[in-house]
Amino acid sequence: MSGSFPATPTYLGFNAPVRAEVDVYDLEVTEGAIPPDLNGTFYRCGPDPQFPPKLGTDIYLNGDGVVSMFRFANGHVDLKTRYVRTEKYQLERAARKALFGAYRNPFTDDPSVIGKNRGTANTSVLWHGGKLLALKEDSPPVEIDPDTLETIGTWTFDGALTSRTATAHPKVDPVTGELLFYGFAAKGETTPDIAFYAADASGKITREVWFAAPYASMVHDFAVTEDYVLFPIIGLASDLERLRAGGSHYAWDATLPFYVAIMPRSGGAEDIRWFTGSSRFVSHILNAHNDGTLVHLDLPVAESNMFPYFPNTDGTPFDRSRAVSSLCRMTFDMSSSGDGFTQSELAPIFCEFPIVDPRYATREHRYGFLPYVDRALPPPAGLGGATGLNFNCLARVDVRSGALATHVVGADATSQEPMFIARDGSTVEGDGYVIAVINRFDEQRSDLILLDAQNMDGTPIARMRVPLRLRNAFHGTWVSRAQRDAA
Ligand code: V55
Ligand code: FE
Repeated sequence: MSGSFPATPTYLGFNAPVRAEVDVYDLEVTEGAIPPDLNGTFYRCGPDPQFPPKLGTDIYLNGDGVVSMFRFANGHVDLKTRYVRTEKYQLERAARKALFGAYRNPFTDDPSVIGKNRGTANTSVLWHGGKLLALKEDSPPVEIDPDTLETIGTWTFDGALTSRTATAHPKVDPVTGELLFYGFAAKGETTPDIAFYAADASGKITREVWFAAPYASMVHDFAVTEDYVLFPIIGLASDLERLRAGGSHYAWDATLPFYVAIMPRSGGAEDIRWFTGSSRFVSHILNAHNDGTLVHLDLPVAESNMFPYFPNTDGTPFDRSRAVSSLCRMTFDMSSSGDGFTQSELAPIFCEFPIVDPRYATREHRYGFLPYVDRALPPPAGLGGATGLNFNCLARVDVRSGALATHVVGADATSQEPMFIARDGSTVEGDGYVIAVINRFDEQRSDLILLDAQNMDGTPIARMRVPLRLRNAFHGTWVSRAQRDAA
């Protein structure tokens, strides 16, 4: 390789590119024991740049996608990681250097790759309709072999995907098995168009609704309830002129109002209600549900942009003190005629990456499972995570009372996004396990921990030693053996 990775936090210490594909057979269990009935696979996806950035520097979000899997059976777990063979990955591998430039800025690419797929498949993994898909919100899904992690190719739902993009945060309705998802910037970079899709349990697209947001911005996640779909619109706006000038795809414009579009699940664009309020930042959604025409949306909310690497349009520097979230509930009344809504705090914790027991997704939930930052604890000596947040705690939060059951992940450690695993045979919300990759700065390697979801502050059920460093991933999924066999 000619050149090397720049000495910036994105590429140093725990964030140093791993660039390897590994198989570790039978991880060492250093604490507790793996329950013999735990049978399935924890898949996750995150960025790991194959080559140093073309422009000398880059943001964490633009690394090449690596899918990893922890496969559990008979009290043992094996690890496998593989790069997703995107078109970008293959073109750059052949050239032995980066050809694509800045995050979501095709104007910075090498002329030899104009018009090629810029997708990195680096954000999440979905299991639906018997397919495992690696997702990135700027491009169509990429199908992956669920056993070998070999890349099968771009998946456009048999050509039915008319949007140029597909979100990394699709939702599966646990009652109907339907997949609900959307693409934003659906007509091309910086377009305000959103295309919403529903697919049946087999993955066949059955419905498509196009509409336009009031302005073009990052629509990273959305929410689904039994009767509605919700699209939050935040002021992390995109701008074609800035892209042409080689600038950042997104910039935070605090003058732009916050909106939430709510559409009946069976409705069309003409049925959308737009609710609005003053500027605020939201990204990942815990869950949403509706009680008749009252729609409740639970999610971390911050005053200002939480991505340090996207600039403010007013020229002010990133201000962490205004980028501290807490877990909130927004409530929208679909029977009202106004465009306002209420917001209350569920728990005053600096959190992100919340997840719900997937059997309660789209329906009323009581618990959220999430990493949070306890700022009263000394910060880890090692380098912070991908989002710049040092999640030193993992918790179950009871949204009815705000009560927390917390596992402190270690003095010099942080947690990645957890995943919930339902106990086989149980239907009780929150009965199962919470699994997470832990960044061990003290040993410059990772652990995998398994917690009792109903006893998060107890001793971990099992701790598994990962004898190497896994970079911060974004999102994942659990596929039980039973779900896999049913496909
Ligand atoms: C996020 C992650 C992305 C992205 C946009 O919130 C937002 C996370 C890993 O890629 O492109
Ligand atoms: Fe995300």
